[in-house]
Amino acid sequence: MLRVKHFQFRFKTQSIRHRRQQSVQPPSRLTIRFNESYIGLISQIKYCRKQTSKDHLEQTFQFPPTYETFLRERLQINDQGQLFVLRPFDYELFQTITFQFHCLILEQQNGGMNLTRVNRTEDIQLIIDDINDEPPHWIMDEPYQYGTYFGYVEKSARPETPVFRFKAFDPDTTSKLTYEIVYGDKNLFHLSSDGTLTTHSNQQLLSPMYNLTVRAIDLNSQVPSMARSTEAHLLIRTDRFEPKFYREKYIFNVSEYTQPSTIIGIIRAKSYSTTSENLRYFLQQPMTGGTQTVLQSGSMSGGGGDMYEFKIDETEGSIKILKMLRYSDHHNNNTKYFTGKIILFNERIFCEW
Ligand SMILES: [Ca+2]
Ligand SMILES: [Ca+2]
Repeated sequence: MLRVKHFQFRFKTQSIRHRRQQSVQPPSRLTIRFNESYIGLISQIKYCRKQTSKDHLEQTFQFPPTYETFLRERLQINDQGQLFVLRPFDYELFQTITFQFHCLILEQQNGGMNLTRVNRTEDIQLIIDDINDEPPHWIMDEPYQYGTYFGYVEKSARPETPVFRFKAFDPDTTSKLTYEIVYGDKNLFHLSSDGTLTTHSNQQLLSPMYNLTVRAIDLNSQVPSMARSTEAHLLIRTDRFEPKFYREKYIFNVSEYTQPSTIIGIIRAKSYSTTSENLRYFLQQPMTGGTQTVLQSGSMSGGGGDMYEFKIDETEGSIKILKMLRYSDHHNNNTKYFTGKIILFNERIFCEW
């Protein structure tokens, strides 16, 4: 009994002293540093722990709204004041964050009165260290269709003629990238550590096409399964090569309030045998067949009414809307499909999208 009394006395003096401190000192700040993949105990907030069964403990976090869900899923404090990380953080998402922690401890007195033992607000700053845990990913701005990039080189190309430039990005601060040919003829093609693919030897390129599979590798990766990028497939042609659209499919969302003459998007293609200035773009009637019943019947009865709603700039590939669209016209299927055509001016090669 005597011991309990002693404790109560001590708590009381602490509490009074603490209140006095709060009135003169700025809010304290606790800084905790750990790496993004860490899971476990990161700190013990000693003043905020339950000491007897009579303690009533309230621990409140006030997180910045943007990361509230993220932080709630990851941080947990127990009644001993131990602060845990439950799931890995992400250095690539944020490197530091500050939030408020409020601790209230009420101690029930024998007479039924509550004594405030702790009532304290603190800023907690987390500093996240980077772990090299992200895989490299491809960032080539090149035509990409059906999982394949395209390259072109003449059959008679001299050694060390550039064919393609592979380019990957790795968000980790310590990343160090290199590139390797996973599949393909290494006697004919050479891939340098910066991703430049060139012809290799004096051996002539006899085949009309070559396939190459390449991967980017982060030499400093700390997570073995994350060291490599996905495979990039490259189709190299040595004969005439039609122009290619940069994407398999272009999707533009157009509101029904969009004013006529607004540009709703740009289509881009690349020429492999001449400069892209020789490319011309045209819209085509939607392809019939398949599941696009609405369009099919529309084009049968209306005779290509869609063509008058959009116009493509022949040289730039920009698409303008010519009249306001009415959602109700297409309410069963308010998506319009177009196939497109690029023409390589001198050679008249066609390409569809
Ligand atoms: Ca990282
Ligand atoms: Ca990495």
